[in-house]
Amino acid sequence: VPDTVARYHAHAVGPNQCCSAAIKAIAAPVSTVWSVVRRFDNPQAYKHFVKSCHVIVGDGDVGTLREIHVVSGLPASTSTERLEILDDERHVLSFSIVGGEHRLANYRSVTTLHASSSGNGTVVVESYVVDVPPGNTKDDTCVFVDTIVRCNLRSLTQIAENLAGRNRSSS
Ligand code: A8S
Repeated sequence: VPDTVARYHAHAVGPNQCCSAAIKAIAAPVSTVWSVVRRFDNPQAYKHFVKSCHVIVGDGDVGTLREIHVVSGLPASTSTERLEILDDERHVLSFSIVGGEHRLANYRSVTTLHASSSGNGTVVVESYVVDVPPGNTKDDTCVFVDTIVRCNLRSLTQIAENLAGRNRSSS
């Protein structure tokens, strides 16, 4: 297990919280995947549930606050999110949810990118911890959040592989 996985994905989990992780292999270089993931000001580039995003304060570095509006049909309308870690060397991004109209109190996630051992690919690890909302179980909560995270990783894969394909054919 790479150092960064042990170090960044070990969450302190309270009694009324749940925690899970998703992992996805992408056929694109780490630099390409990172160029999409690192843009805290532009989550809608790959998060399809995000309708719009504006930065409230900050320049894209740690401490930057963004407000996102989500598409209709979800038990949520807005989320205010703070960038906690942006490490361009280790390829680590973490944000926490600090406000908004939704049910995911105290959400915090960490995304790390790793060069795959087989060739020119990337392995993405995304973990999170969140409070279990009143009236829900840990399992419900994990199923709900895992679904969103997996959707995001699937569209990240499409976009990064597309970008990588274009780069290959232009060089
Ligand atoms: C992310 C991860 C999550 C986003 C959740 C889990 C959210 O944006 C959506 C629906 C909700 O009910 C909560 O990386 C919230 O964005 C799509 C508005 C926070």
